[in-house]
Amino acid sequence: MALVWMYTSLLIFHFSFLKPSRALRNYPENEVTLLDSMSALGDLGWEAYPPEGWEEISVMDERNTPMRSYQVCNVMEANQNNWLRTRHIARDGAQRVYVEIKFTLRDCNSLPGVPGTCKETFNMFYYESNNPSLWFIKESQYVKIDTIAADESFTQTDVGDRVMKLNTEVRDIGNLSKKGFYLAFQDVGACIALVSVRVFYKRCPAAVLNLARFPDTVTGGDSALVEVHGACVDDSEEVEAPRMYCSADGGWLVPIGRCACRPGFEESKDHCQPCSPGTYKAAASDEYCSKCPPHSHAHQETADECTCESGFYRSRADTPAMACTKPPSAPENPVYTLNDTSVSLEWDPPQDGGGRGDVTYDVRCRKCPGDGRKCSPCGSGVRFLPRQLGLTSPRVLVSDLLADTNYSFSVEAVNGVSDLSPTARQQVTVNITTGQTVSVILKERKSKDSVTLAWHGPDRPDGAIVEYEVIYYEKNQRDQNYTVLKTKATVMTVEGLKPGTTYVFRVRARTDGGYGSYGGEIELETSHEDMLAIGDPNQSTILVVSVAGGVVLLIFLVACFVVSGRHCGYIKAKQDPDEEKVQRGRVKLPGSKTYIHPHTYEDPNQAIRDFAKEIDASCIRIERVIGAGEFGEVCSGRLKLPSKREIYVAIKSLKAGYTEKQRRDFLSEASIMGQFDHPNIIRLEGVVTKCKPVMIITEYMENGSLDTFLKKNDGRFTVIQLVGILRGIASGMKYLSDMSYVHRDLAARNILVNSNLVCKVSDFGLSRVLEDDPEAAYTTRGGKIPIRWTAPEAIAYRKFTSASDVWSYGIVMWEVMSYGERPYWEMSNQDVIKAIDEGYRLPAPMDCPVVLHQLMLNCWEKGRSDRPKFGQIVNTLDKLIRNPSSLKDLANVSTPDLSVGTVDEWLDAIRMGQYKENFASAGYVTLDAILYISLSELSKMGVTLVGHQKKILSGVQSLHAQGSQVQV
Ligand code: ACK
Repeated sequence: MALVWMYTSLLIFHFSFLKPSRALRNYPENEVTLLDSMSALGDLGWEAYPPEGWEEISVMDERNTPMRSYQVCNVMEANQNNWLRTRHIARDGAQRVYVEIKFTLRDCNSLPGVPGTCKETFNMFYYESNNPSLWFIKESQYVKIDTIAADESFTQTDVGDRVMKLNTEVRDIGNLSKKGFYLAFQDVGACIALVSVRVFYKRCPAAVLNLARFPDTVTGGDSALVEVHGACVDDSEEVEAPRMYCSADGGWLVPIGRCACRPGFEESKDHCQPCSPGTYKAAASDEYCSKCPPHSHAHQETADECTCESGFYRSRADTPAMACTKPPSAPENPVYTLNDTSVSLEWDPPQDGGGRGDVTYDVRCRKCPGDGRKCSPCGSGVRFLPRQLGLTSPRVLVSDLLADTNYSFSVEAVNGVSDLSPTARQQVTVNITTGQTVSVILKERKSKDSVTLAWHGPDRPDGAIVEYEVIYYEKNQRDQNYTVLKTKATVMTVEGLKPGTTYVFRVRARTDGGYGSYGGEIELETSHEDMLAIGDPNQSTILVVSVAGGVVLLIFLVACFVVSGRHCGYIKAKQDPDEEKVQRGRVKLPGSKTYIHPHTYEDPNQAIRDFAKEIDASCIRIERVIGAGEFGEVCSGRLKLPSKREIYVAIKSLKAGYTEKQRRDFLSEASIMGQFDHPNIIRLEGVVTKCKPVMIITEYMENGSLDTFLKKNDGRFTVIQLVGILRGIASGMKYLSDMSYVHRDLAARNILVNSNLVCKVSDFGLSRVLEDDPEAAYTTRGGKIPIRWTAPEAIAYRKFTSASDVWSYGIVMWEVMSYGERPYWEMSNQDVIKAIDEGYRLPAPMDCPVVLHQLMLNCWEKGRSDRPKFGQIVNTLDKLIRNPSSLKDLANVSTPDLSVGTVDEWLDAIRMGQYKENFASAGYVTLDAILYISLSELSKMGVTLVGHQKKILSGVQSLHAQGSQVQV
């Protein structure tokens, strides 16, 4: 017994030595304590039996407060079975509880003289019950939780020092369902001090996440997660139902869904706060309140939209984030061009678009009798192209107007808020008098092949008369062949007519404002014999076909001749510099407008004055350098001429330090270009010669030169688009050849492309073929010629004609169809000359329709008279465009060299050598490997251009076609 006491005292000693502190017990936030023996102030009230087993003792903590604990140490006697049972512990809704015990345990070896029955473990049990005051529970009713062993027992050391170790063990009890439970500790012969028992359960503490509030949640009984639905915090709304899972160890997992602060509120930590004045938030979103957009305000808190300032509006389609805007100011600088009874109106956009980008234009038309009566709406007979209201571009074509009538057109600029403003729309008005007819007063058979006409102009011309246009054609032949003559005089002798043939003539005036209406048709038959001079009353006929003409007298005719200072017999269209002739038919009649070589002028400056408009340098704004020309830089910029729209232009300048000859040569391009007026010829806007640098201003072509453009867009166009490109170039060349102008350097590099894919022939400098063209090479005869583009007769003996331009055109066709491939590839100039002489011609480019290659071959006929004329080329291309199925037949794919043995050689042969590495790294190293390559594989290996994919796949096809011949 004395020994037992001694051991027990040792336990107590060590227990007090440990000084467990109640005050220091801070439990984790997610644990709820159901029982803590250390915090009990009085008796714990636990049952111990038999009475000589577990013993309750009191020790003092660091504050000298008694603390309860139990100990047992009946190690000297065998067959121990000592039970200690707690009071009923209410489970408080928890399904799983944890029991944390702290204890010390003596090592049996450290107790001298104890028998072998000494134990070093004890058992822990529980019993679930709804009854909180059971006084007895049978041992067999308990459920065992575990056998508890010490991690550390304590041992007396040699020096008499005792090392004390406090063990802590935690066990859990799951799936509790009754009101509570009892815990029990069974000792079977160990020396134990049970220092503390704490029973707790875990919960997920209340939390706010994604603006959703989640309540305190007790963890699940087994290890399953507990799904919890959150509630949105004040002033927030559910974006997606918020949910989270409470895990068994008291942590929140897997947040799903969220709430967002409602309009007018923004998130601040875990709540929503009102938007401050001057800010707003329009939607329930994660965003913060934003400053009010321009021209709007929010005086109060919680604004979900800012109110527009007075005079500013928000259209229904505008979001609250957009600035408030106002209606636009009026359109500006209206200009118009009259053509008979059509008028083309253009204007500048309003200075102030009201802060919006959706400005459109409405055009109102009124007819004004001009006799003091009020103007009235034009009615539905007038046509507007593209439309009358809601025009997106600042231009409209108005047609089907009445001749010789006053019209007033008002153009209003409208934007998305125009309808919201109570003020009247701002507008600009143009008054126009439509074309007046010309009265033809004399028609006279002059000779068997000429006729003289005289007329007087409109009574009230719309601006100064610039010239008259006479159109004539053989009766009933108008569709095939008609001729237009222009003159500044009011009398004209038309020559070169067929004897004994009836012609129809019509005359109209052109004023500053545009073309007037044609007068009525005049029919006149040429005689079979030469006539005598004018004045023979038997030969002359006086006829008034005007609707507007007044009384017409023969005297007028005479006066007219006197004023014009011309004798009738002297009037020959081809000799009068004021007259020009544009032929639109097959027969080239005398008097056609021909190109005048600037060198035929004694004073080259006169040529410039005659053909190019002088522009004030202040109207030009140079923006950036786009290239280098022979004489200096080429820049792009803008040109704003008074009462004209601002346009983009290209500006070629003459570099400083030039000689007089260089200046002449530089400006010669403008004197040539200025003579042309065709949609497929680059248009000259004017020149700057009065100040330095001297400049040539042309229209701006957004896509630069055709060769580079094609290379950049390899494979991107349809065949019809390519034919459209070719048609444009051929049409421009037809115009030049009709004017007897020979280009000499027609090549894709000298064609410019605008943003609408319209191609225009350019590069008209006099010295350009000699100096400017990097392709030009010296021939044996000393001339510098772009060999690959030039016809053999031009290379051999400088025979440059429109037929040699046709040869070059064939090469341009080949360049276009092969997307900018170099003609004859890397063959030397000498080899090209030799090959052409021996009859070799370029093969059809990949995927080129047979008809187009045939047309190329026709252009490359050795005999120049066997080549088609540009007019025929245009007709052929027009037919192809009208009948696209004729383009379906593709010429044979340019066959790769049959002797290819490797993939690299094959890629070179189909001119796709740039993809060698792609093929090699994708594992295509033998020809048989590529025989079944697919489009998607090509894309995967980085061949993404459609044109290149096509080339490669047709190359594969030709490999198939060669079949057995290919060494695989
Ligand atoms: O191929 P590009 O971009 O097109 O580079 C050359 C460069 O200037 C030197 O001639 C470009 N260029 C020439 N005239 C014009 C023009 N009217 N519009 C746009 N680019 C032009 C040409």
